Amino acid sequence: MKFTLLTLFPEPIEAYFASSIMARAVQKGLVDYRCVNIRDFAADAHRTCDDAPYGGGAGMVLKAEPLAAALDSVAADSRHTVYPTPSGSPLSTALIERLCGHNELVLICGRYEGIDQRIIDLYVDDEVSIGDYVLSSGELAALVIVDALYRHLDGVITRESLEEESFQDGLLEYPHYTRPEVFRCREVPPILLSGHHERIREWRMQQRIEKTRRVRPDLYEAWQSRTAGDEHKE
Ligand code: 6GU
Repeated sequence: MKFTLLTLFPEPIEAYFASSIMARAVQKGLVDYRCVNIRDFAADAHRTCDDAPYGGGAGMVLKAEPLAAALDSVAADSRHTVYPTPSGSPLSTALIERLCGHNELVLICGRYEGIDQRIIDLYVDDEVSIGDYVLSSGELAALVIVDALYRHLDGVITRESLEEESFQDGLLEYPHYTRPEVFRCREVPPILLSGHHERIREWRMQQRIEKTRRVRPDLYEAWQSRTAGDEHKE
């Protein structure tokens, strides 16, 4: 999968793609990426990319011309263009899986108050929000989306890791422990040392249900009604 990121600040993006599991995915050829600096497409001597909003109001708006020129410079055919914005559809497992179906994603990293609406109308396929709060850096939001996506690609992490995760079946994850057995007087739950795989599986499921009920009653309710529906079907 290829990610092309349009940005005014390539440094945090380059650092992210050069780190940890992502760096390995790039090295293995599972992920390809490119940063396009929007400022390189500004036409005037000052390389201006922002301007005051028509109609007045706070902040600055990313101008249409440099963004359009930057977008026109990236290959046209297979691209699917995503604009990360707090005004977008919420990122979810379903949306992640849909976006994973594209070979190439172009992500527009906004700054200031946002980008000129005509760019959204002319170029953007999906406006995506990562949550109900506002970030000043569109780069961070775009990287959150990239990170949530690429780990679903074959060969990045094990299928088992993906399947056991929070949200795959609507419940949060069970707690994890590793050595030592006792840390600051706190013991690892004895069941995990018992070797009874079936009982461990049941304990973990119980932990997931309890945690979800406590911290995400909304997810718990949805899971309960789905589970009740499944029983009804059988
Ligand atoms: Cl996608 N971008 C920015 N800048 N802030 C956000 C967001 C995105 N989603 C939530 N807040």
